[in-house]
Amino acid sequence: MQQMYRDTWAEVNLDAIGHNVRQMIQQLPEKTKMIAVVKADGYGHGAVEVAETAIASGASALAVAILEEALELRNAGITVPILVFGWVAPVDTPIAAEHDLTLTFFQKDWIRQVKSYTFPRPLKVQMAWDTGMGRVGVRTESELHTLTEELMDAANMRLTGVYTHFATADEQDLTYFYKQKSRFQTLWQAFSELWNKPVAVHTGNSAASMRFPDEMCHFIRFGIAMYGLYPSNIMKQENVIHLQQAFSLNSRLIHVKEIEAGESISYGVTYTSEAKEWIGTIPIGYADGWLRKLQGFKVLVDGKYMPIVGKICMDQTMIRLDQAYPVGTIVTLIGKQNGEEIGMNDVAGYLDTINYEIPCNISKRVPRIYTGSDNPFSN
Ligand code: PMH
Repeated sequence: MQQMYRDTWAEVNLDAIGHNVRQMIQQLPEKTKMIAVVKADGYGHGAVEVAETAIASGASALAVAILEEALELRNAGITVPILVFGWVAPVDTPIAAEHDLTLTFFQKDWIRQVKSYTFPRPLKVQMAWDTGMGRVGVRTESELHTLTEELMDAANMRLTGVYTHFATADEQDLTYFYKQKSRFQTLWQAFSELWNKPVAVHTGNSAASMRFPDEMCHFIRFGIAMYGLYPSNIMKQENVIHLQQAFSLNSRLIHVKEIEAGESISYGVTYTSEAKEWIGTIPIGYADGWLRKLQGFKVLVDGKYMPIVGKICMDQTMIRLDQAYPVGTIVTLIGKQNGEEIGMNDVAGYLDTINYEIPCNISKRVPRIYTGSDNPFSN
């Protein structure tokens, strides 16, 4: 690990990741395997560490969004199948083939261009079907015919799977989810009339996998729940699997002072004390992903909630303390202290966003420290 000179760090509990993966696998039928989704640096938790832990806990494959992320995993010595969800330029396919990565395609032109390359071994590819997400993928039966036919004489590629992605699997109302399922069935029918070699089929994200574990075909693509976060509040209430949040965020007081009544704090003087107050400063700010909109939110000191006062600066944040605390006192921004907790959902709720966004936004400047006996890096 890099030398840490500033006392602000995220702790990632790999035992929690292992627990969440095992909990999910227990719900799945034997034939259904897990693809651990570690894109965006493992949703901000650290892709390599999460991937190693997920594999050690039973995941069979990995998925990422971009080629760079897949190469990072291969360079770390990870050998399981890795699926890239995003579009990779045909010119970059040789590097994918060289590293035995699996690419996603959904355009006839893409296949035509990639056909002209010579790879040391066939490039593994999977076809994305857009059944209603509206992002990427084949939408109609005629498009599906065209692409499948184009692929048939591509000796340098091997189709290993077809997949789709649900837009509303985490919602209370599942009408649209069922519509997507039915579109998938229609496409599958058309596809299976043309293609007689075996392919893997996968459709489920965390939400679909937790709700319908028996309908998940060959793989689930397990993302947010692996990190111990529920895909939505309604799913948290359903609580079909008890998840453990892996990520916490901590800092330490670097300055503590008492101010008189009527004194102001930070840019724009948006906060003025009403009485004598103790004010603490912590070395974390919006450049760390601790966003300015978090003004007025809370942190934990000594197991008690303390408010964030004044504008959050680029590198520092001020909090109002209930008494004097020594410099060096731990401040928890996300996580638990003495039985009290600031959950990822609390931060997301305050910011009017989803929990996914929070760890992804904690910047690279904040070192990730790995804990837990599941930690493959601990010995
Ligand atoms: N499969 C695909 C294709 C995805 O894009 C994602 C997450 C997952 C599986 C995992 O979903 P989960 O984290 O809900 O389990 N993708 C995104 C996204 O693009 N924005 O938020 C989550």
